[in-house]
Amino acid sequence: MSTVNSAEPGTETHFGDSDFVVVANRLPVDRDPDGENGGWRTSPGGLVTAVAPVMKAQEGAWIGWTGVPDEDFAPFSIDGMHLTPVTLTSEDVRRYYEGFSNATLWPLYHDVIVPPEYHRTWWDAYVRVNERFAAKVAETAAESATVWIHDYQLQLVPLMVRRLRPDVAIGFFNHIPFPPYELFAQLPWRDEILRGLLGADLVGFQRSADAANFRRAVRGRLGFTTKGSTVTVPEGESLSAHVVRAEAFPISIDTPYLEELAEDPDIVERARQIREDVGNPKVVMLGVDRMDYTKGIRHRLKAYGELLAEGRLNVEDVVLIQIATPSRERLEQYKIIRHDVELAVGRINGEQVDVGSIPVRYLHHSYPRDEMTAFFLAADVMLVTALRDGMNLVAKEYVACRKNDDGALVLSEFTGAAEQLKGAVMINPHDIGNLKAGILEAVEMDERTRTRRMRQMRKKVTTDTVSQWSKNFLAELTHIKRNPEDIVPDRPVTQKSRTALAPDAPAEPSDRAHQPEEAGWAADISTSR
Ligand code: ADQ
Repeated sequence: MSTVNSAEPGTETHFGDSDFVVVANRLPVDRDPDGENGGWRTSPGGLVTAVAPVMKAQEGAWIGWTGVPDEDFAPFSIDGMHLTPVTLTSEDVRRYYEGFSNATLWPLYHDVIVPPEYHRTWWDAYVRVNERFAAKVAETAAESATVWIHDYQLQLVPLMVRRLRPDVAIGFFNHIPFPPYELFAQLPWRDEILRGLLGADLVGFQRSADAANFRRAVRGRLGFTTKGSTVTVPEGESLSAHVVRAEAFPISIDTPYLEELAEDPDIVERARQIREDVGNPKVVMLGVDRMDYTKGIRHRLKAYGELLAEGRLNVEDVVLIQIATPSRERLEQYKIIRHDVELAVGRINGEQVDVGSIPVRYLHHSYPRDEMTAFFLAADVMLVTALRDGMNLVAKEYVACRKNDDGALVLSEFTGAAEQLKGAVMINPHDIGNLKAGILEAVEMDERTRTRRMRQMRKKVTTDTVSQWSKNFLAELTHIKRNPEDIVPDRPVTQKSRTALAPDAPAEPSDRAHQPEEAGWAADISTSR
């Protein structure tokens, strides 16, 4: 570790060794005391795929929690990645993770589908844990390193890192939606969250609407000027003035890998076997979700149950396989959703007179990627009915696996994926009549239409892969840090550079600078807690 003088006289900054630092709540590993890799097993996900090449090329480090509370672990390496654990106590898990992250922010950012809870002790824990992550970043990052912070659990880290290490380039990506101001304004700590995010040089969102919600909140609450996707943060709070870019970078999937799996003869055979196991019906429908109230599983089951009861779907012709991964099981709202889903499944299956008919096959498990691919291959119709979802990777994964351009996707318009998968049958899951019509349309769609629509969607996921996503994000972050003069608000963002960086982002209105009605509207907002 080298030591050099920092910008502030009389203080020293200690630099670490890593030129590229990923920061996420969880490390990409699970505890596996009996396993070979020193007690850890990698948990491959989209993010690992996206950043692994950069990690390997640049001596990268990943900072996050191991998933094991109350234990300190030294940094370790696995599969060529350097992992730096952050310790969380059981109380941190309860207050920062289950509390503030998943019972305050998660419901607030997902259209308050369930009521968010606001507790000052949870907020205090959130600040404390974010500080711990920021301190780890400060000691791990090499001089002028690139730091990429992920998701809603760590929204204060960008500002904390900027204060500790003004030399590094800071990117933040929000995987979940950013709520409309009218909802965000409920949060007692809304200004702190906005300031925390504005510590980054680049703040990425799934949809341009999320980025616009964020910039509107910044204008309204903090009174900072925005122009296009650029926010100007004035001097203050021990920070020098700087500009921040806030825009959409829709995440994607590892399409080449999924396509390879979809052609594997063993997996193709497994898909055939799955169809056989459910009785070789004419139509296999599939739902794959974390067991979460945002995913619209209840709405899906209601629509499906009504279609069967009305005889518009025939129980002999159709089976729905509903896979629901266990998730956040200690939280009350997650106990409720599981209970409701299981009740609905039982009711639909119980209403059948024929002992051989099981219209819903419900699987409350996690599966390896091979098996998930076999499910995607086995399904004629995929149901994605989220009430609100940042992106929804499952929709894209289904499309990537349909190498024969067959299969139909029913997709909620409230997912980020709906902006890209235009060939899907779009539905509003709150409108059960519309959802039922969408399911029937997908089931009855003629082959030519299916092929045309699937081909269009497959083209999209083939071009927009997760590695392209991370390249785009990191290229823009590097560009901003090296050429800040390029994003000064007076200089309009050229269409050419936007297209190169985020092909689907619709052009912003050219001037969104601090609109007068929003200033007035901000002045009306009480700042009391
Ligand atoms: P999630 O809310 O978890 O992600 P999603 O985007 O659908 O939702 O990703 C789920 C992932 O888990 C998919 O890769 C899926 O295949 C996998 N999975 C689901 N059930 C499984 C099971 N039973 N076994 C094995 N794997 C399973 C959050 C946001 C999303 C955003 C992503 C990425 O909520 O909106 O798209 O991050 O940014």
